Amino acid sequence: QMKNLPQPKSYGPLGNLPLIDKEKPVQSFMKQARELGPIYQFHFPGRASTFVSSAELAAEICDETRFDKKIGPALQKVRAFGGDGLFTSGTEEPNWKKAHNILLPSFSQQAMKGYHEKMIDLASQLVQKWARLNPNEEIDVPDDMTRLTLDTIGLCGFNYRFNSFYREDSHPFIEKMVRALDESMSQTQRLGIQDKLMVRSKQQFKEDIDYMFNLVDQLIAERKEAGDQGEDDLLAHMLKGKDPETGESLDDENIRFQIITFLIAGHETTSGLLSFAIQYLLKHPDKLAKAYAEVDEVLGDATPSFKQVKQLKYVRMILNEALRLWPTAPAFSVYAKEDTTLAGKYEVGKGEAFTLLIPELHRDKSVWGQDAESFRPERFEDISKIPHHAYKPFGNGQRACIGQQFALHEAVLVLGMVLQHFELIDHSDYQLEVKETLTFKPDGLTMKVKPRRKVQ
Ligand code: MNH
Repeated sequence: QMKNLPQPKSYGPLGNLPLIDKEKPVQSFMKQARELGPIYQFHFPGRASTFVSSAELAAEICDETRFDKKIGPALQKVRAFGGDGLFTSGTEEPNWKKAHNILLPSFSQQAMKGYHEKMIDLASQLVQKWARLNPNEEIDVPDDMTRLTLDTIGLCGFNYRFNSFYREDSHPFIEKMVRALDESMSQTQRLGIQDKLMVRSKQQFKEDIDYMFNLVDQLIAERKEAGDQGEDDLLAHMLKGKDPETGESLDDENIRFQIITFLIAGHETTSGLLSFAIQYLLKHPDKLAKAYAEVDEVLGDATPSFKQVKQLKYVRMILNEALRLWPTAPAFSVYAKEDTTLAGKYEVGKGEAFTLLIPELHRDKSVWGQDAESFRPERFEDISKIPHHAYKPFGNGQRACIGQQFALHEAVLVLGMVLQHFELIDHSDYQLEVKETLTFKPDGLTMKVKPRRKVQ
C-alpha cells in the first residue's frame, strides 16, 4: 500500500470510519478532499481507499495503458443483481467485451433516431400530467423524473411499459431496486460482525433480487415465445446480436443481468440530472430566460423532432453544467495494471486502487477557474476548450458510460419540452440538499408550474 499519503484523524480500530455520514458517504469523502488535498487515504476497518480529486491526477489514472476499471467493494455487492453485466464486470471477463461489442451499435447516434418517438411518448405523458395540475399543486421533481426515465428505458429497452404515470406509487420494481441498492451500499459500510447480524436485511435483499430476476426473466421468456416481431429495442439486439470478434451471442443469464443493469444505470442517473438542472434553473432566472428564448425559437409549438433536439444547444449546455457541479454518478475506481509512479513522486504497486471523486475534479480551480463553484452553462459554449480529463461525468475510456448519448438525447428532449410548456416556480425557496443512493439527487425538490402554451 502507498505510504506517506495524507490521512484524516483516526479512531483506533475504527480507523477513519466515524468521519463518514452514513447517509452521505460521497459528500463526506468530498469534504475530506477539501481538507486533505488532491490525494488522500481513508482507512475503514480492514481496508483502505485512496481518493483523488485533481485534474492532474485524473489525467494519470485515466491513462488506460496503466490503469483499468476496478470492481471495488460497493460494485462487488451490486454484482449480486448486476452479475457480469456491463457495469459490474471486470474488463478481463469474457462477457464484458462480448456484450460491449454486441451493444455498442444499440447506443449509437443512429440508434437514437429509433428511440426518439418512444422518448417523446413518455415526455408527453409528463407534460400532460403537469398541464392538468391545479394552480396550487406542488410537483415532486425527482419523483416525476424517476417515473419518466424508468418508463423511457423500459420502453426503449424492452418494449415494456411500467406505466409509472398511471400509478399512485412508483412501480414495485423501483421500491425493490432502491432497497437492494441501499442494502448493498450499507453492507460495504458495516463491520463484519455487524453485517452477519443483519439477518432480516439479508432476507429482504434476497427477496428483492428474486423479484427483479423474475420480472426480467419473464420479459425475456415472453419475447422468445412471441418470436421476432421486428422490435428494434435493446432486448431484440441482445437476442439477435453476435459478437463480431467471436461470433458468439449472449446467454439468457447474461441478458438478464444486462437488462437489470440498464434499468438501474439507465434511469437513476438521468432523473437526477434532470432534477439538478431544474434546481439550477429555478435559482438562475437569467439562464432560464436564455433557455426559454432558445426553446421558443427552435421548437415554437411543435413536438420536437430528432433534429430539433440536436439544435437545443443551450439546453444541452445547461445539462452539461449541471453534470459538472453534481455528476449524478459521483465516483469511479481504477487499479494499476503494473507497478507505476503517480505525479512523478508516489510509488504505486500493481493492483493498487484509486477512486476519483468526480465532483471535486469538476471543481478544480486550476482548470475551471476561480468561479468553479458557480453555475455557468456558458463554459460549454465551445467543447474544445474544456480541458481533457477535467470533465468525467460519464467515466473514462472503454469503460465509460455506454448510455451517454441515450441519456443526453433524453434529457435535452425532456428539459426542452418542459421549458416549452411551463413557467417554473420556486415556490418554497428550495435550498439544495443532496441525497445519496448509488447516485445523487436533490433531496425534497418541489416546484410549481404555470402553463406557457396550450398542450395538444
Ligand atoms: Mn452510465 C457506466 C454515468 C446514463 C448504462 N455510467 C457509467 C459510468 C459512469 C456513468 C460514470 C462509469 C462507471 C465506472 O467506471 O465504474 N450514466 C452515467 C450518467 C448518466 C448515465 C451520469 C446519466 C446522466 N448509463 C446511463 C444510461 C444507461 C447507462 C441511460 C443505459 C441505458 N453506464 C451504463 C452502463 C455502464 C455505464 C451499461 C457500464 C459500461 C461498461 O463498463 O461497459
